[in-house]
Amino acid sequence: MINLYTWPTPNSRKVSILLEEIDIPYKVFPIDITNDEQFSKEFSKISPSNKIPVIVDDENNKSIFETGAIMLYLSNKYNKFISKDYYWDVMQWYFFQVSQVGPYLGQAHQFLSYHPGKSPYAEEKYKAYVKRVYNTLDERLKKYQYLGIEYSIADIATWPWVARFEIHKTNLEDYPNVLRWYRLISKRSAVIKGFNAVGEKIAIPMI
Ligand SMILES: N[C@@H](CCC(=O)N[C@@H](CS)C(=O)NCC(=O)O)C(=O)O
Repeated sequence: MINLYTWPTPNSRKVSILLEEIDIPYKVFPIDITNDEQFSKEFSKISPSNKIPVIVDDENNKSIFETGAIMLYLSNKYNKFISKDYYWDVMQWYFFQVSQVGPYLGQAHQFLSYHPGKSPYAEEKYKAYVKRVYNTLDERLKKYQYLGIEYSIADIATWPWVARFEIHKTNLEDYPNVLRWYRLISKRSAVIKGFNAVGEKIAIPMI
């Protein structure tokens, strides 16, 4: 059994969607980050940087933090969603998510939606980064159905961030290939289930 310490955020949804896609049982432990539960002494033992999500694998008692590592752990353990034929395509787009899509869109949320007017410089900077990320995704998805050619952890990691398009002030219609890909993945039953693995159930944002 996999234990998932989580809260309804894009990073956490990456992991719950992957668990649903792999189709293994998992237990959810909510860590309310709006109430600073990530800073508890107990949780610090498995999350040295006090961030969610974290998994603990009952089979070997291993705990893993950082979604980049968690998703690689699960996809390697179950040998799913890493593609044999397109392994390096998957890895490049997976690491693009980990190093660019998540961090840039995450900062865009802070400056464009949660704290607007605090820093015109940061707003301009992250608006430009959002466009750059979307242009990059759109070009890739013009050529291929999925980021890693086959459906993989690259798509599963990226999709929950794109699902926050309203918060990073993006009109998906400006990126028709991303929109096609977003709608396609939104229909998957594992995605629908994994999206609401914890917290109040909400509808997947659609356009
Ligand atoms: N690089 C980390 C980022 C995790 C992260 O940013 N988690 C956020 C929620 S999406 C969090 O725990 N925020 C609470 C905090 O930073 O105190 C990962 O990919 O796991």
